[in-house]
Amino acid sequence: MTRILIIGPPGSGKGTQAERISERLGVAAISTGDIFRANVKGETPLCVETKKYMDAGDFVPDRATNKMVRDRLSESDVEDGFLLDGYPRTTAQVDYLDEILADGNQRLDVVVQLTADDEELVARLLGRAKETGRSDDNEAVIRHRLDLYHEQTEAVVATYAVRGILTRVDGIGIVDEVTERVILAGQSFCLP
Ligand code: B4P
Repeated sequence: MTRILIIGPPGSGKGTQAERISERLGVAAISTGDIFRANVKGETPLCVETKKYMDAGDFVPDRATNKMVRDRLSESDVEDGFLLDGYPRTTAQVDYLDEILADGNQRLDVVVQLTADDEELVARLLGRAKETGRSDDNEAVIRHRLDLYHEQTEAVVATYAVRGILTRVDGIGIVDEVTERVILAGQSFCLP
């Protein structure tokens, strides 16, 4: 049974590594960004509102995000573990996740922080923009997302460091190498 979080600035490889690591560990990967992108295709006021936040590079408000995560974590495929990618990003989300886990008598095994410097991240995301045309991958919005990471999500990282379940992994290098680093780092926290 494995419960793992992957945290990192935009472009650090969270989504890329989440897919590989979850496959290796045999647990479901849950990306709040992917769920939002799938959900905002509709025309309802909620979809339009959520898309506005994402296109601006702002966080979707905690209330909507938290409810979505609670619903997803109540599904049967995560009973034996999960990998959360991109959640929590605010200290209020940390508190909420603590509540969800406490309600299920569960705890996190490890939190992996992927690191890379801001200029590398901007270059990666501008590269992705050319391939996928994601609406939040333009330079001004990328820099705003990075600012939010530094202002709000670094406090989340610090919280897990104090709890002694944080491991930092260098996200620079070829994707396979980063995957091996994450697996190795996780093993010192009893991951298989
Ligand atoms: P996300 O989908 O999480 O977007 P992201 O932070 O850019 O991460 P992503 O997973 O796409 O990118 P990755 O680091 O894998 O969130 C999007 C939006 O959703 C947020 O801005 C927000 O509005 C909303 N949202 C999501 N979660 C939320 C929450 N909890 N609370 C509130 N709002 C929330 O990087 C991928 C790129 O890097 C790819 O191009 C990849 O090819 C490249 N890459 C990866 N590894 C590499 C390597 N080793 N070398 C070179 N390139 C690499």
